[in-house]
Amino acid sequence: MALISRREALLIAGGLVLVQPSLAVAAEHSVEMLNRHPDDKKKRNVFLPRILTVQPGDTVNFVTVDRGHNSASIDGMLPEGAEEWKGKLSKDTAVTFDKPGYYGYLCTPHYALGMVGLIIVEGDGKLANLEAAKAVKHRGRARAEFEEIWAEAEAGGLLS
Ligand SMILES: [Cu+2]
Repeated sequence: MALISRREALLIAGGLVLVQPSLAVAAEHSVEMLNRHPDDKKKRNVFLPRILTVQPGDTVNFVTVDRGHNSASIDGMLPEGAEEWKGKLSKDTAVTFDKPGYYGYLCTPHYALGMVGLIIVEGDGKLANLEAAKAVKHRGRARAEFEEIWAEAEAGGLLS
């Protein structure tokens, strides 16, 4: 490994920022796909965290900690013009979010068991799909889970 001075390192970093300003600020986040919640063993099949706020251009990695899960966008719970995604079972899936708004997603085999989550992308126009996303009807335990998620998001000031 080549040794470089602190000044050289700063010059290199500065150059990267100038060349790729969007890459320099984009962050990576992880959402774990788990068989059990680490703090509540009675809660099975969970995304952790189940609510995540990111900035436009950020990437979320859905990480296969336990096998048998995936991450897939839910019809009607995407901002207009946003791309759907559907990860393969037991495969890590990276999704980059560009459009502000509310993104509901599920695990295909465990949706009706309540394995769902919400990504909130900050920025202008974020609220445009809020009412539509909240109005989506869900099956089985996903219904109660989303009620909790929306209430928690509201309490956290994430719906304004
Ligand atoms: Cu699952």
